[in-house]
Amino acid sequence: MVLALTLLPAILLALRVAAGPVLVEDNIISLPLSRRLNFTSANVVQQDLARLKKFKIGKAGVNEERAVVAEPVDNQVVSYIASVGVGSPATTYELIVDTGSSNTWVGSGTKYVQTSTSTKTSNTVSVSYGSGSFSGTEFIDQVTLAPGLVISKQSIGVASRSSGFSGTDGILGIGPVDLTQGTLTNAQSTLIPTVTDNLFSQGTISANLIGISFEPARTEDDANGSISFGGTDSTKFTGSVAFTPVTSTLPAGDYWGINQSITYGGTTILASTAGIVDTGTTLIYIATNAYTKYVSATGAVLDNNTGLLRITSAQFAALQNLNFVIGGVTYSLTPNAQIWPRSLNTAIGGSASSIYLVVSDWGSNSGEGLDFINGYAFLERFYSVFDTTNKQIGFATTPFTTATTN
Ligand SMILES: *[C@@H]1O[C@H](CO)[C@@H](O)[C@H](O)[C@H]1NC(C)=O
Ligand SMILES: *[C@@H]1O[C@H](CO)[C@@H](O)[C@H](O)[C@H]1NC(C)=O
Ligand SMILES: *[C@@H]1O[C@H](CO)[C@@H](O)[C@H](O)[C@H]1NC(C)=O
Ligand SMILES: CC(=O)N[C@H]1CO[C@H](CO)[C@@H](O)[C@@H]1O
Repeated sequence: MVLALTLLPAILLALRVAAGPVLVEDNIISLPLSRRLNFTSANVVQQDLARLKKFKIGKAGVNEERAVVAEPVDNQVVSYIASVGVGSPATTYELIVDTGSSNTWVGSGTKYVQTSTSTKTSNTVSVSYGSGSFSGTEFIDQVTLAPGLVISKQSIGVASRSSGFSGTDGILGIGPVDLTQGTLTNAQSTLIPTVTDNLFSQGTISANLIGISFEPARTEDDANGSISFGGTDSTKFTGSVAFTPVTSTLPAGDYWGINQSITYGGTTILASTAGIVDTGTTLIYIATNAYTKYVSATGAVLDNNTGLLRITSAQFAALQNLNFVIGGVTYSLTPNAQIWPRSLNTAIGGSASSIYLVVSDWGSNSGEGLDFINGYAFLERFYSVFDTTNKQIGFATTPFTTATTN
């Protein structure tokens, strides 16, 4: 069914798309991710910024404000949900897949059910995400991501209190393990291995990496996302994956951070600097000095109703590629890839006939150690790979890189 405007209730559209079958290819197991759209709060930029403001704190934030490690993807306009089993027999939880935090926990919606595989630890756990938080008890339990992708002893949080996670059961945290530091009340210095770390250390997968595929929104029925553990899913990208090291610049390097420069047409608008790749951010945010150049090059104006940049049809016709140069490789967002899907204009408070851009203002000039976020608007055009063992991030083109779906 086409996601037609007329189907969107004025106030809320919350879509939960049933997960399809698990794909096994070359011993790489891919899980489908369900896309959830929530337009309750019309301003997509404000929803993103609530998450982004905490990123700049980085891991250093642990020292000042215990366990403030990242913003989760709660209540974002676009979020991706994986169905994860815990216990034996397993209870299924719908977890937000978050590359920007690393604790996995359940219990905000569906309550935790203890089974023969559950062991309660003496540790309490607490993570504050800014707009949301949870606290509870750390358990060791069996976690089933898919048949053949079972972790026998995974340390997970079980929430006794949580806020900001309505409609979901918790988080599958797949950021770097260091982000778990300081989250256990009785063991401040202890790191909690992520699900990917444990799959690797228990020999279930042969490489400590994940590959993520998103597609531009087309129809309501699309699962339109998938995550593979232990390898890349070659059915989801074209050509080969090019890798770049995780940046040494902090705080970006505490997350899945990279060095990147940006050009618009032939003009450099952002000199090489550090920022992050994040599945939980809807748009693309760039440092104010770069944003200002992009605005004047495109002729865009800030639209008060949506918080997005808006261009005319003539400006759209003249739009040039926005190029992200990462590790010597150029990833180009075509004009169509730079605009918000027009079928979803009214859902975010815009007008059906307007053209809005997906690039927004990060809010400060470059040079702060975290100067851009390549969010979902970028990741729906490029396959992404997060390689823990080699501390590198990879990208590849997909059949949708130059699609004109927007
Ligand atoms: C959508 O987001 C709003 C906050 O922006 C939240 O209050 C609401 O519960 C969310 N709805 C669902 C179904 O998650
Ligand atoms: C990233 O940029 C910083 C600052 O220019 C530089 O020190 C570093 O070597 C670059 N590369 C990596 C992988 O961090
Ligand atoms: C948009 O908001 C700004 C600041 O609130 C205001 O100055 C401007 O007049 C508004 N523009 C329109 C077209 O409403
Ligand atoms: C990445 C991904 O899973 N894409 C899916 C989007 O939905 C269509 C239709 O269900 C599938 O064919 C794609 O594989």
